[in-house]
This record gives sequence, C-alpha cells and structure tokens, in this order.
Amino acid sequence: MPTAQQPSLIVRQKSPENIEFPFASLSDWLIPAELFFVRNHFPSPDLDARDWRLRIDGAVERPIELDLDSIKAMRRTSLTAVVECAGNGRVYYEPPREGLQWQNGAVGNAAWTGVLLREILEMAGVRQTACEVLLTGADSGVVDANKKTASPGPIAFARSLPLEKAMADSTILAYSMNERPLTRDHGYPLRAVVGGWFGMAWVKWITHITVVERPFLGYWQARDYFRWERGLGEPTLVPLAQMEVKSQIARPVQGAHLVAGQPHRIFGAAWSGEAPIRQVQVCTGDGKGWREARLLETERPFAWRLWEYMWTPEDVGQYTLRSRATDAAGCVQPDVQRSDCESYVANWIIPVKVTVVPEPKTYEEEFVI
Ligand SMILES: Nc1nc2c(c(=O)[nH]1)N[C@H]1C(S)=C(S)[C@@H](COP(=O)(O)O)O[C@H]1N2
Ligand SMILES: [Mo]
Repeated sequence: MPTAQQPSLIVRQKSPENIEFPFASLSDWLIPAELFFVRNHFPSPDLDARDWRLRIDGAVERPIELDLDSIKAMRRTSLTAVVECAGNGRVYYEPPREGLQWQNGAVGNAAWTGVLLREILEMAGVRQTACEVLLTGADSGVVDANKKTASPGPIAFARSLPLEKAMADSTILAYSMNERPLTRDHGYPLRAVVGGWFGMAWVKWITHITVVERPFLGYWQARDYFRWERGLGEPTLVPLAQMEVKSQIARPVQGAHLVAGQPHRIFGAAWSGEAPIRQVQVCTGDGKGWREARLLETERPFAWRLWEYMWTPEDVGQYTLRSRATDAAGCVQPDVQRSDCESYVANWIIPVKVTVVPEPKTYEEEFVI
C-alpha cells in the first residue's frame, strides 16, 4: 500500500531554479516559505537592502525614490492570499504543451505584509493621463535567443497592472511572508502581491514602478502569459489576469489503495480570482453523483479554502474521484480541457484514480476453521 508522501520539494528546473510544492503533502492553510513553490524566469538576484531602492516615475507629479526603511515606516497592510502560477497543471494538457511540466504544486497560500501600492503611488501623485502601472524586477536575461523568432535582446521581468487594480486594497508591495522577512526566492526585499491574480503579476525583487499612459506590450505581457479572446471580429490577445475557479485533490493520491468499509478523507484546496469559493463538491464514481464537501477554515477574500469529504467505499473496485469548485460569482470549474489559453489556466477537473481493496481479515476470520 502506498505510504503518505514526504514533503520534499520537486525540482522542475535547476537553472533558473523552478521548484514545485508537493501538493500531496498539503496539510495547513498557510504554506511555509521553505515549501512554497518557486517560479523564476531568470537567476534570482541577490539584493542587499542597504543599497536597494524603489524608484517611482513615469506619469506622476513627483518622481520619488524610497529605501526599505521608509517603506517599512509606512502604514502596514496584511493580506492572506493564494498565488497560482498560470502554468500550474500544464502537465495535464493533451497533447503535451511546451513549458515547465507543473503538476498541482505551482500554487500556495501565505500571509503577506507590506504597504498598499496605492499609498506609494499617491506619494508620487498619479497624473490624470495614467492608464497602467508597470512593475519591474531586478532580474534580467535574454529570452528567445535560440528561437527563430526575433529576440528582444536582454530584458527584465516586467508586468503591468491596470490602474484600477494597482489602486485596489488587494494589491500590496510586501516585505514579509508568513510574519518573516521575504526570502530571496520569493522576492527579497520587496514583491507585489496581487490578490486574485495569477502569479506572473506578482513581480518579485521590484526596483522600479513606472506609471504608463498606454497599455504596456512588453514580452511578459504580450509575448507570454496571454490568451486569445474571441469577441466581435477577429480574436485578440488579452494578457492573463485573474485566476479561475479551481479545486485540487491533495489526497488520496493517484493510484492509492483504499480499504473498503473504512472511512477515508478526500482532502484538497480550492480558489478562484476576485470571488471567494462558495462550494466544493465531490464525486467518487460509485453512482451517487456529486456530494457536498465541507469547507474548512473561515472564508477570507483572496485566500484559498481547504475542504474535505469523508468517504466510506462499500465495494471493492476501481473508482475515479473528482472535485468541483464553484465561486461566489457563479463560475463552475469546467470538466474538459480548455482551448483558449495555450498552455495556461489548466483549471478543469483532474480525476484521481484509486483502487478499493477488501478489508483485511481479522485473526479469527483467517485462522478459525
Ligand atoms: N521579478 C520576477 N518576478 C516574478 C517572476 C520572475 O521570474 N521574476 N515570476 C513570476 C511568476 S510567473 C510567478 S508564478 C510568481 C511565483 O512567485 P514565487 O516564486 O514566490 O512562488 O512570481 C512572479 N514574479
Ligand atoms: Mo507563473
């Protein structure tokens, strides 16, 4: 019988470092920094807070530069929020898609503390003509160097937010994660926390904020992390933004053996974009349809929700477990692979196949006769 998996990290790429949280080991609402997934496009910069500065310029009244102490002296804001990499679950695409083959662990929930991006922008004074806020990290490199397409040359990691989201209470610049200073992997000394949005918006190692007057079309905005949207006329390119409703089963794991006649805990997490999770349902493939899972912890906007369902299988055999989340906006987790997001936003239901085996015989049953 398979034993519970040890919480050891899964290395998806060595250089730059890309590390997956072993989702099967999920137990707590908050994921500690040491187990939290890491998604890097370039080698992580080793910044020294003593000479680190944050510059705010562009369409502002007064360009400013702040050091870490003056940011820490500002009003503190905390937000417990889940961040999912838009590539999480890519391995489930059929046929396979290019890119890091994340399973379920490019997602995590943590308590972030810092300052509201809005309050920093207000210090500089945003001009009427502002349209987006561009966040740039200290990491950089060359992309597409070996592809046949044109390479933009060396670039930094940079993403923009629409002004409205940049000014929202759910967007903070964090210097602390789970009550500790940010670690280098997670963006020390300062990173963006963009509640409800996929990870690419959560720029790490921020050094530069530029208020721009027209939509930013840089590499990570328009050449990567986008989707096709079909409205009136031809499809257009839309940068990825909000996460989409999703639940994942942590345990039992694929291929687990469960004993008939005994209660088993089906356990996982669920999250969405701006809307909180309203319901998680479970189907165990025993003909009884979808049943309500129990939502654990209290509801917190932008955090994930753990859930469980106790199942006592009656008969031996093969079963397919499924979980399905619904958010407060009425969005329901789909059950078929989507076709509009290239290799991203894999939020459809992933079945977990298990085998129910007979109850072991008691000593008496085995040896009486
Ligand atoms: N500067 C910078 N910020 C970045 C990235 C990056 O490569 N460089 N990766 C982004 C992506 S795609 C994700 S999913 C999140 C992951 O955050 P984590 O590594 O703290 O889990 O960081 C985002 N911020
Ligand atoms: Mo990501």
